[in-house]
Amino acid sequence: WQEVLGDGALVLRGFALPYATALLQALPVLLAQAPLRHMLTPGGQPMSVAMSSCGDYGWVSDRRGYRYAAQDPASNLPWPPLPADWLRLAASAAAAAGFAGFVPDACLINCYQPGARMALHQDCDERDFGQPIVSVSLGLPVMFLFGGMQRSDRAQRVPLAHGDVVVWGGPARLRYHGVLPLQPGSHPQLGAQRINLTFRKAR
Ligand code: MD3
Ligand code: FE
Repeated sequence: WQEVLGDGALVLRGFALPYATALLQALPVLLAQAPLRHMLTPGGQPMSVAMSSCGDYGWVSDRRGYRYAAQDPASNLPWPPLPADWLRLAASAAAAAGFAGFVPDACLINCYQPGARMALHQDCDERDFGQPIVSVSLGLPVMFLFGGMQRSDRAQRVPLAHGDVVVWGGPARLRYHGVLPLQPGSHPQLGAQRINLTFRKAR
């Protein structure tokens, strides 16, 4: 149930299953305060993935670029706080992968409908690349692309299913990655969507 994807990248299959009910219970409350929205790329195109955040910082994209912000630009209010049980899940997954003491200050909530995808990119808006990122997949399965240090490097395809957690740290932290278009389907808890939570230390 532990798979090494590469140096610094560890898949914990089903790690979030015991937390899934609690994770999903908190979601509607968070999303009522900070609704999912299709942010614009700096080029002005709406992203196919709908996003929100919780925690001290949220990830924002618009014509000015990508950044973390302490307020939701849609409301100018702080992002909702990171629920305590979400923090516990992130910390225990990070610890299982060798990153003791992980205390994220941001959680991105990515919502995929069938057809939504994420092009190959690096996560480089955080301050300290020594901190890992923990990702939690919920709902429909998807094919994840795990690339190299350059966009042109050949990417491994990794299926990610409901409850899977991946910890990305050390030399994997700046690897290119993306997600193939979500295939149609229906998940017993989430219906026709996939939700991905990524826990980060932004500042
Ligand atoms: C590999 N999200 O939000 S999670 C993102 O499924 C993002 O929504 C994808 O990429 C999703 O930035 C993938 C897996 C992931 C997250 C961060 C990484 C893989 C990573 C950082 C470095 C390397
Ligand atoms: Fe990413």
